[in-house]
Amino acid sequence: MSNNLGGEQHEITIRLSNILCPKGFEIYPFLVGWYNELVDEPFRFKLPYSTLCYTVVSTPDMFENCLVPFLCKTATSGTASNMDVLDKCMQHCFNNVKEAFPSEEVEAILDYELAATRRPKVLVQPAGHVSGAAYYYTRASLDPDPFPSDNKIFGVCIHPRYGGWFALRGVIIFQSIECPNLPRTAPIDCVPGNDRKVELLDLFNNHWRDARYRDIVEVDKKYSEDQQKYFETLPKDRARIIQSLLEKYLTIDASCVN
Ligand code: B12
Repeated sequence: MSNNLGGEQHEITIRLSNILCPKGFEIYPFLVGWYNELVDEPFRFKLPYSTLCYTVVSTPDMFENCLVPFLCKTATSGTASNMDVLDKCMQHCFNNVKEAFPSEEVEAILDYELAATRRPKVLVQPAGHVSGAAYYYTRASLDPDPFPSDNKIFGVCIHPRYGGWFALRGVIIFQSIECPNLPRTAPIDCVPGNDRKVELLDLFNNHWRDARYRDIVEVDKKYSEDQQKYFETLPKDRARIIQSLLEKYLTIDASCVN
């Protein structure tokens, strides 16, 4: 177990950024202990408090910078399978990260992975909150809370630059690296005032299909039209959209197959 004063963590952050940022991801470091303090026992990581982790967030650029090239590549190499292509693409990116650190014990957990108990292996919203990536708004953020007490109200993270136009893709854990001095960055509470927070939770829980919750703050960038169409379509009906993306990108940019 290495217990470092920040140099190693800094180097890891740079290497991770070099792999993931050009593909439209952002990374935010945090400690296992910060996460474990906020989630219930079954979700905790059985690792020391100061173990180094990163939250991985996809920005609106991920679609054109990562998924489309992946679609082009898998279409031409004929490796398409039944697994959802986005999940497959995310798995590919997280595997690239693991391969880039062959001498470290790296565990990469994607948002859709389930434990043997059928629970999610990681709760990415609390991870996003404690790493400072995106504030996690829940009923506990409200005072007063106008929702009936027996209603289940799901919480939602809001990114200060992309509002709800982003996703929390997973976490990367460096199991053998402890960083007790990692500086903690608080998430930005970008939805000010109780009324706006109530509106946000109402939009996310009762109107999420119309995506208005995503625009609760002014954003720098949203999903492109192609990307919105892609995500609005059920995975089983995406073949046609994938086909038209391939026609568009393989004809205008043959280099994306490399
Ligand atoms: C299961 C699941 C669902 C289920 C149930 C929802 C739920 N929240 O339980 C269903 C199918 C309904 C669902 C639907 C949707 N989902 Co969903 N879902 C998940 C998933 C896989 C797990 C969530 C979960 O089980 N939570 C379990 C409960 C117990 O956790 P919890 O309420 O947060 O409470 C724990 C901790 O947070 C802590 N805690 C409690 N309060 C607080 C407060 C703070 C500040 C902190 C730090 C901690 C904390 O204590 C609790 C116990 O451990 C996550 C991805 C993931 N792996 O996390 C995506 C996720 C939450 N879904 C997401 C989305 C976008 C959606 C949909 C809009 C559909 C979509 N994919 O487009 C809809 C919208 C919800 C709705 N209106 O129905 C996004 C949310 C993004 C964001 N900006 O926050 C996530 C994070 C996926 C992602 N990759 O980005 N979802």
